[in-house]
Formats: sequence, structure tokens, C-alpha cells
Amino acid sequence: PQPVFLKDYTPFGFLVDQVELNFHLQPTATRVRAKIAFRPNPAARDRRFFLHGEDLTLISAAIDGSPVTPEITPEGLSCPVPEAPFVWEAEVEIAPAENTALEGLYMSNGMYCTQCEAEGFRKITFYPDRPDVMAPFRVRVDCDLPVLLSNGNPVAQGAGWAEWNDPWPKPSYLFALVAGELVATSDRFTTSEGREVALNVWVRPADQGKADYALDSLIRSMKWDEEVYGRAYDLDVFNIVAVDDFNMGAMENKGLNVFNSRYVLASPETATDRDYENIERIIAHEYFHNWTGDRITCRDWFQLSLKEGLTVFRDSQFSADMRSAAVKRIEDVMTLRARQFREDNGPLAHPVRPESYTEINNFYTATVYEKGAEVIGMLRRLVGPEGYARALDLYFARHDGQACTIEDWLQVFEEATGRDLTQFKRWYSQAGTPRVKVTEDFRDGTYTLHLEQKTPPTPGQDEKQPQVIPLAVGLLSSNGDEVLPTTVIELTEARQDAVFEGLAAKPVPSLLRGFSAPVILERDSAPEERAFLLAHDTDPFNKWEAGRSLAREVLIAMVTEEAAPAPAWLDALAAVARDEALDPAFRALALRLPGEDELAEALAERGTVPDPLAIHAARERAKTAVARHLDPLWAGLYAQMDCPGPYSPGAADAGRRALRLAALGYMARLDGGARAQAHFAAADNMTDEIGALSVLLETGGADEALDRFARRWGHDRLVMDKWFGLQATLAAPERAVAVTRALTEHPEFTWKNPNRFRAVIGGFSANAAGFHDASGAGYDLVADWLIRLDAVNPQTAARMSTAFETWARYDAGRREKAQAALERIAAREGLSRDMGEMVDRLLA
Ligand code: BAL
Ligand code: ZN
Repeated sequence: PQPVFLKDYTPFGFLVDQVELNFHLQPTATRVRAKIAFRPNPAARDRRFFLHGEDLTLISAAIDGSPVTPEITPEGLSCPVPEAPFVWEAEVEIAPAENTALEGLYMSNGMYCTQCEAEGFRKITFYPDRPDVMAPFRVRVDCDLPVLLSNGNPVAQGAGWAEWNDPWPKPSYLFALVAGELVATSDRFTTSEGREVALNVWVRPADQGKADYALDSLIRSMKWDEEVYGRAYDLDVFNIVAVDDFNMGAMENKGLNVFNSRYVLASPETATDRDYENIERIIAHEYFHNWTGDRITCRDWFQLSLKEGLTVFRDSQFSADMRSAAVKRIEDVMTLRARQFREDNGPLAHPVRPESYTEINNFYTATVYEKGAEVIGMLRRLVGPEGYARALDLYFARHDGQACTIEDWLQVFEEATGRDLTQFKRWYSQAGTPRVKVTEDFRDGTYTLHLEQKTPPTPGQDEKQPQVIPLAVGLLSSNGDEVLPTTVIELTEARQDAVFEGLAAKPVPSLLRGFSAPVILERDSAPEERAFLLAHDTDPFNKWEAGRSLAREVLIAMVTEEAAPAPAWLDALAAVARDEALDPAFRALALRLPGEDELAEALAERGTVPDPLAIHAARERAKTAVARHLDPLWAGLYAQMDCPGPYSPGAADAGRRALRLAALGYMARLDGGARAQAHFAAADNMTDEIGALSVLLETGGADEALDRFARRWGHDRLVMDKWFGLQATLAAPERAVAVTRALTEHPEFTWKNPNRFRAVIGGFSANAAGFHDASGAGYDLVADWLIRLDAVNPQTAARMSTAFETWARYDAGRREKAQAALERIAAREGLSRDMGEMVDRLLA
């Protein structure tokens, strides 16, 4: 397969005025009739008529009513066409029941549904399946299932048929169709423009009653987007459908969002606090796409972050408003470091706007999404909230109905704020995480920060230019008073000084407040200074960060020097745990130790080859030391953080439960798990039930609880995903391969279901010491399953190959075994384009 390059973009030779689609749904012989009005595109020079099409059986084709015989290849068809407007008609046959890749039209539990982003529409009919071709769609569905849905507004329906009309021009990737036996949880919303909108969340009858929180999240999202971005909804209905078999989290199809059921279905008994938070966030994300994605879309897939980075940024703002902004920021940064920094530091590193790809599905990455959102956060910080609001207003006014580029996006900021963004644009084109090295001196009341930035080489990019780095800084006096409130230093040079005058004494700097840029800060500071910031910093992110970096240092010393955990760290943790002025959610986060992968990365960064087993052992020792040192606190915290009354998924109660479970986890190291057993038995919500089960899995003695859990929840796929996932993730290193293998042999390991596959194989890959077992058995296990899944579902298989993204940081023995596993995948005959590209990059 040939790569596609950003520099080669040319517009399609034709515009589409109208699309009419007619579906006769049958599991193995669905007929799709398409009638498409084309006209020459005056902006294009190349007038070759090529329509994408894959796995389609062409029954008939005609132009302006006369039959034609196009030339067909595995990628699509071409055909001579008139030089004037013309109508293309084609009928194709497809087999949704045989579509295991879950792209295009497929079946899940007897229900028909679609997933067209990025390039799935070409598996439904022949079409210019590219995001810059936008058209209104009219759809008729004939099927004997009761609920028949498509994009836009309902036109008419009868027994066995329904017609839909979407007046808003859209690219084909936003097309959707659903047919099934479904029930709705419904409400109405009146927009700020006076439009009455019917809202429905459709689920299978067995899941009735579990859509209330999704619907409530939708209503809050609609209101928020009106209030904060001035964006109102633009159709008479908004439908959401929950589907069990889904490659992604959810999909923003115009007026008909299709969701992985794990991000819709919730009841207190079956969903955790984290699930509720994710539902709220993802419902908002897909809804926000209506403007940032659907009304204004991407010119080509290189611009993916134009919609994804922006929409992630918007959903983060929403979650911060709905919950605790400080906790949200900390969690976002933890995710960014765990996924995006890891990506940036390995063979899969790529810019926020990639310059080439072989399979676009491989670029729905943490870099495009999460780093893309960070770039927008920096932009907002640099131009200020008012400048940001003006730029966004201009963006919506100027580009509504268009397929745009990153250049269009930056241009509105330049015009609305007068700021030159030439250098800032490097955030879109340079891969890698910048390192900012900080040294300092203090003389005669003047405090100087010496700043140096450098971005390491990444694949295809050896040399990097300096970037614009907004560095939010505050200064504290030795008694904890803030002598300089948060100020933003714009670091633009490779080396630059920031000077602060008129200080009475050397201050303690609080750098990169709020994590104001996605960079790695390199600065030597004493543990005492970090403990001081953990106690005194007024910036909640940096308060947490001080504790986190202190913990990281302590753990690294425990790994490399077999050191005992530093008493200063244990005392600082105790002070945070008992500080009732702090949000319980914050305290719970502070009590969580850096993960094994984070420690491995930190060691590699210092030039030490990480030993996964030693890291695991040190982390276990550290947890036991924390448990002992804070022993006097646990019982009180556990009692104090009880949440009496009915379950509420709100941030306040969720924070209390998180702190209570953290206490439970540490107590289990002292009481042999007795309290955790009782907690498990008494749990009346999934957060407590699965929280206690996790504690038992970590500390031993979970067998009976696992059996009970499986007996109780065997009928619920989403709950059983948790049961599968936890065992693979938390298995002790020496047992992890065997435990995971046994899980894959369990009769309920329905591996073609992406959620179940991710739970077990993804869960195991996240078990660092187990996956990186020195024997190579972990690599082989994952490779075997990737090969097997690739044959049926390349997209999910390729996504899961990122398990191998860090293989090069380990010792020669592990490297050799990981490489052999990857080469075994690469050598496989019939490997998908998705997986082929991933293993090529992983091995490069
Ligand atoms: N567009 C794919 C799913 C999402 O990012 O919303
Ligand atoms: Zn998105």
C-alpha cells in the first residue's frame, strides 16, 4: 500500500449537490441504491471521475438514466462522465452480517448499524469518500425491524420503512444508519434560537432504564455549548444509539450519534464513578462535534486534529465546569503523560498534523486528540479568553459549511487577535515532547530563571526548531506566601532568561503551573522543596505535581538503589491525606503512586534500562511503607468518607468514594484484606464493588469474590468486561501470562467484541511486569491474539499493537523477544494495511 501525503492534496473534480440513498436491509444481501447529483468543481483541475468502493458487488450503474459499465478495482471505480452536471445511479449488494471489521454497515446483536469515519462509507456504496466533499443526504430504509434511523430530520415512516432528510451538507464519514429493536429514553430541549428538539437515547430492551445519565449529560452539553460557545443545535431531533460491538468510543454522525454501549449505559449497580464521568464527557464530546466537526469539518484527514483537538479541548472545559477543574486538569495530564508522552517518545511519534499515512485509522491517536487539545489550551492562554472567544466567533462565522485546514484555524486567531502565529504553528508540524531545562540564580534581590528548550529527534524529524512555550510561573516566599502570582513567560528561543526583580529573599519557584504547556520540565530540586510545594503551592495542579515528582524520585531511588522510602515523602503524604481543607478527590489522587510504565519511562529518560520486575517490586514495597506510615489515619478516613444515602455520580460523592477506596487499599496491606472482603460484600454500587475487588486482587484472596462477582454479573457484558480486564491488569507478574491465557480460554471471552478483547489483551498489555515477562511469553501471547484479530477486525487489532510501543527501552533479551514477536506479525500473509503500517513503524 502506498502512503498518502499532505503535500499532494488536490480537490475532487466534482461537487455533490444531493445524495439519495435507499437501503433494503438483509443480513447477507442488503441492497443499496444511490442517486447522486454531481457537477464539475470549478476549483479543481483534475476531472477524473473516481468513486471509492470496497467489498461492494455492483448490480447496476447509470449516468443520467443510461446504463454504464465502469472500470472497477479493489479500491473503487472510474468511468467517463459528461462535462456538465449529471446524475449518477448505482445499486450495490453488501453483506452486513459478514462484516466483522465493524466499518461500513454491520450487525451487532441483530441490529444494523454503521461506522463510516474515517473511510467506511466506501463499504456501503461507491462515493467520493473524502471529507471535503459535502452534500445533503436523503435516506430511505426498508427493513422489518421496528426502529429505523438515519441522519437529519424524520420525513415520513410506515410499517417496515422510514425516510430521513439531512439538510446540512456533510461529508460521507458522518453518514449513519441504524435499524433494530430498540427502546428510547426521551426528553425535549428548546434551543436558545427557539427550536424544539426531540432527544432520544436508544438502547436494547434489556438495557432499558440505563440511559438516564446519558440523556441528562446531553441536555447539559446542549445548554453549555449555547452559553459558553454560543452554539445552538440545528435539527428537530437528536438521536443517540448504544451499540455493543464498536471499534471506537463513539461517533458524531450528524443528528445520529452512535456510541459504544459502555459510554451510554449506566446504573449505580453496574457503572462506576469513572464510567459516569466518561459518559458525561463523551456524550458532550460527540455533541460538541456538531459544530466542531460536522458544521465545520476537515479538508482532508491530515487535519484531523482541527476537529478532534478542538473538541477534546471543549469537552475538557465542559467537564471542568461540571466537576472540579483542578481534579480534571490533573487527570488530563496523567492521561497525556501516560499515553501521549509515551507515544511521542517512541517509534510511533508523529506531529499533531501528520504529513503522511498509509492507513488513517492508525492516526486516531493521543497526539492528534490530547496533544491537539493541549495546543489549543496554549493558544487560549497566549491570546487570553477574550481573544479566544473572538477567534472562535470568527471561525464559526467564516467557515460554517466548509471543510477546513489548520491554516484556516490559525488565520482566524491571527485576524481576531493580531498575533503572529508563524512560530506557534510548529506545534502542529514538529513531533516530540519539548524538554525545558531550568536553572536559576538569585543576586541582590533579582531572581533569574535560565530556560533552555530542546525537542529530541523523532522518526523522520532529526532537527527541531524552538517552539512557543507558555510557561506559567508563580513565586513563593519561604513561609508559603505568594510573592508573585501566576505570570506567563513566553519561551520562544532555544535559550532565554526570565528576570524577577525587587525580591527580599530567594523565592521558591512554582513552574509550569496548571501544566501550561505539554513539555517535560527538567530542573534539579531538593526533596524538601517539593515537599514544601506540596504543602504550600496555591496552584492546585502544581501542588499535586510536587507530590507526584517527589514520589517518582523516591520510587526511582527504591528501584535503582534499593533505598528505603524517604521519610520526608511519607510525612508529606500523611499531611495531604489528613488535610480536610483539601478536596477528597485531590487527596485520593495524591495517594496514588506513579504507575510502573511512568517509572520505566522516567528511568529510560535518565539513561537507565528499566527492569519491569524491580519496578513492580519497589512499587509494592512503597505501597506497604505508605500503608504502615499512615496506619493511624486509615480507619478514620475510611469511616469519615462514607457516603450515606442514595448513590449520586456527582464529583463530590465520587471523590469521597475514591479516597475511601484508597484508604481501603492501603488498609488491606495491614489487615490481610478483611475490611476489603466486608466492603465487597456490603457494596451497593459498582464503584465500591469493583473497587474492593481490585484491592483483593492486588493483595491476594480474591478467588471467592471473583466467583461471586461472575455469578452475579454473568449476564451483563459491560460489567463482565471489568471482571476480565481487572484480572489481566492486576495479576501478579509471575502469574500474569497464565491468568491471561486462562481468561482467553474462558467461554465468555467473546474476542470478536472489541470491548472484551480490549479488556483482556489491553488489560494484560497494561500489566507492565507481566507483559514484559523476561521469557517473552507476554509478547508472544499478545502477538498471537493480534494476528488472530487482524484477520477479522484490523482497526482494533492495529490499535492494540501499541502495546509494543516501548519495546526498545528494555534490555537486549526483552528487545530481542519483542522484535521477534513483531517480526512474526509482520511476516504474516494477508496482514491488513492497518497492522502492516503499525508493525513497520514499530520495527523501524
Ligand atoms: N470522530 C471519531 C470519534 C470521536 O472522536 O468523536
Ligand atoms: Zn471526536
